[in-house]
Amino acid sequence: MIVLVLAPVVFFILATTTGLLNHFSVLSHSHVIIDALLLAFVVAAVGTAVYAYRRISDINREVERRRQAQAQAHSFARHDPLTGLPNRGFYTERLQSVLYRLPPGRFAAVIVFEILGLRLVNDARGQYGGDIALIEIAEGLTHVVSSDMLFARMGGDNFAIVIPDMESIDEAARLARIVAGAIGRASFAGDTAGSLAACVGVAIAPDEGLDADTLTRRAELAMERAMRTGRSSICFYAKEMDAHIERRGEIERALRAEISGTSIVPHYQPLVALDGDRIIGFEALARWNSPTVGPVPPDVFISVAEECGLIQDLGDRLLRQACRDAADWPDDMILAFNLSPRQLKDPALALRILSVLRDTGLPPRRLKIEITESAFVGDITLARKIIEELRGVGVHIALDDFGTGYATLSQLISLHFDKIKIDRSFIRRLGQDTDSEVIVKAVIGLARGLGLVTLAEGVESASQHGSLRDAGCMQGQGYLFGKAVPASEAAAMITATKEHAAA
Ligand code: G
Ligand code: G
Ligand code: MN
Repeated sequence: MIVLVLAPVVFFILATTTGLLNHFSVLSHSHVIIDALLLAFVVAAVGTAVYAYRRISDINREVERRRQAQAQAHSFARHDPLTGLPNRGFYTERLQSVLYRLPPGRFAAVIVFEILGLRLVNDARGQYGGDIALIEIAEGLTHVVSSDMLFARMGGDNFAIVIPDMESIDEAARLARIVAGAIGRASFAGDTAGSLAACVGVAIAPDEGLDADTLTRRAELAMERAMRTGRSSICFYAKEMDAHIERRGEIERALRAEISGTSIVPHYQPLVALDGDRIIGFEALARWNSPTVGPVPPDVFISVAEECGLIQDLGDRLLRQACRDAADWPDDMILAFNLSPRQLKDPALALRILSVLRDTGLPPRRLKIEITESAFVGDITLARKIIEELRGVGVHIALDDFGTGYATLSQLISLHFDKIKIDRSFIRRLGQDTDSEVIVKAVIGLARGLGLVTLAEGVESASQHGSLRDAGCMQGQGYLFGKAVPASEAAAMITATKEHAAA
């Protein structure tokens, strides 16, 4: 810069000086020298100016490049790369400023929704198909969301819409219905409409919260309720949902405190061979009577254990206890034990089960692992490997609650199950509707063809028992034969049946 300013100044001074010298025309010799000097200065000045100009534009370009990169990084950090929608962080920031500015007497709404059915799209078309579906859904919904609203992807298959300023709550209900309807009708990539659905939760400001996190959490609680209600349902937040969460929190704390104690124990429900109604073994069903929070049903504490990462520990302890109990039963009695889908995501699971078997001395052939159908959605590579490892040492695998999930026939065959447990919902309707009878008979026939053992769950009446036996079902379980009882009673049941058989 300095050179750039100085060069013309020096040039001007020199030009004036040489002009004066010229005027007096003293020495022609010095005239030549000064001309040469002048030329050198002009060249130097022009060179410096060009260099300086280049430097400055380089710097400017670099600054602009960095500014753009920064802006892009900023935008990436605030947007979901797949759909281009604002992400959860950006959503929270904008929602907070919406809530700050909410005029008195007006309402804002948070509408969150989860898209159901994407898993099946992923299964059928691969991850890429699922991504395309998400992009198309996001794109389609931008047409029902107006420009003053905020539409964000919260992660996975969860989205949120914020209505910043409404006169009445009805506006939120209307938009929620439009969203659920649009997703229910969505068809993409040639698929027929109706394979997807959305469950929607709504929370309203200012009544249900004036900070972004509270309002979002409450909308998500409402959404969880909607998911339990059924496909395409819409739920508004209600106070008792927080109470439900509080109860879950209490259960989690109690579970952490009591997991190593004696209040969680397996009980045992008899499994019966339908040909002569002999007890052939028992299914271990976990029971928890907590000294602090009272009795908690297994589906509740199992899912709490899954959510807070205690399921491996709980599963190991229950299995260890059950194997110890079963080791005392006669050698022909089997032990059925449930694994939750989450446990099948642990690559060390087979090893852990084997070490429990070794420690307790229960022969692997007496253990029957039950896995429910819902474990076989999504990526089942690991589940398949675990099943193969267990079968390799002689542990049998039963498919639990068959008929309630998405297991396909080809999966059943490829996963090499040993037994199918027909879900009790079919057994309950036996004798009431012909469909169930047809389904149950078909499943039994199919299983027999594949060389699998069949067991009917939830047998409660003699007539169900009769029709199952006639249909060729091999085993049964249910209140007709007995509920789950403590270990000592199970042992007493075995002794009683042995004595009965001997007599
Ligand atoms: O026992 P019911 O009695 O209410 O059992 C409810 C559910 O809890 C069933 O689906 C059963 O498979 C599951 N369950 C019971 N005990 C266990 C257990 O020890 N481990 C796992 N993973 N699930 C269990
Ligand atoms: O692991 P699974 O999901 O199959 O768990 C068995 C469940 O079925 C347990 O909750 C158990 O208490 C329940 N159950 C067992 N027998 C009967 C029955 O005869 N009728 C009904 N309604 N439930 C039963
Ligand atoms: Mn079971």
